[in-house]
Amino acid sequence: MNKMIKRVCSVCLMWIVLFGVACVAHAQNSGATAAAAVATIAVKSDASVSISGEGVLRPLHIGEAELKKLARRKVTAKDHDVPAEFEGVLLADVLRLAGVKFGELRGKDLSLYAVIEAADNYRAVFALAELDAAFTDKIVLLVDKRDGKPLSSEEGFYRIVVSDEKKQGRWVRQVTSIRIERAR
Ligand SMILES: Nc1nc2c(c(=O)[nH]1)N[C@H]1C(S)=C(S)[C@@H](COP(=O)(O)O)O[C@H]1N2
Ligand SMILES: [Mo]
Repeated sequence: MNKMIKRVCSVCLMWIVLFGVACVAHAQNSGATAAAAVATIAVKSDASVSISGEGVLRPLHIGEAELKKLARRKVTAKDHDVPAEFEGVLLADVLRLAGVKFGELRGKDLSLYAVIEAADNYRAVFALAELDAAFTDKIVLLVDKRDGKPLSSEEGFYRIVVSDEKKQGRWVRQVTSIRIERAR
């Protein structure tokens, strides 16, 4: 009889331990899921590009609402030899919205450049003259759509696309901010 009770008890104990382990595993799992959900929300709620620096009369956080004020542009450009249709706004128009002056760049202004900063700390620069239609026909866009669809999460909410360049090094993904600086 004693033996019987011992055996029942040990089986019970085994189930209690198993249940405990399962509970801990589940708690850790849902914790990880919750953390992932928070991270996703944190990235999604930050769909804006901040504009600051020299000659920026109105430092701005450019989001969907501001971008709607600007003319939409489409370009077909080759992304690693594969043509795609990108849609967005001219980078110059975005900067103009923040008070950067174009069209009369001369003299000292030709030492101004825009640093495009990305979430992964990648950076690329464009001289303001490279963005100015008075200087060049080069089209530099801040795009939010590829082939009619929002960009992938790897590309981010906003990406730079330069239609006529042979390499995509300046097609900065996950743009977070644009700073205007002066070469000295
Ligand atoms: N944020 C960010 N943008 C980036 C890069 C990067 O490392 N980080 N690499 C650049 C380079 S060197 C190239 S060739 C293209 C590659 O774009 P893809 O990964 O969409 O093919 O993105 C450019 N934009
Ligand atoms: Mo590259």
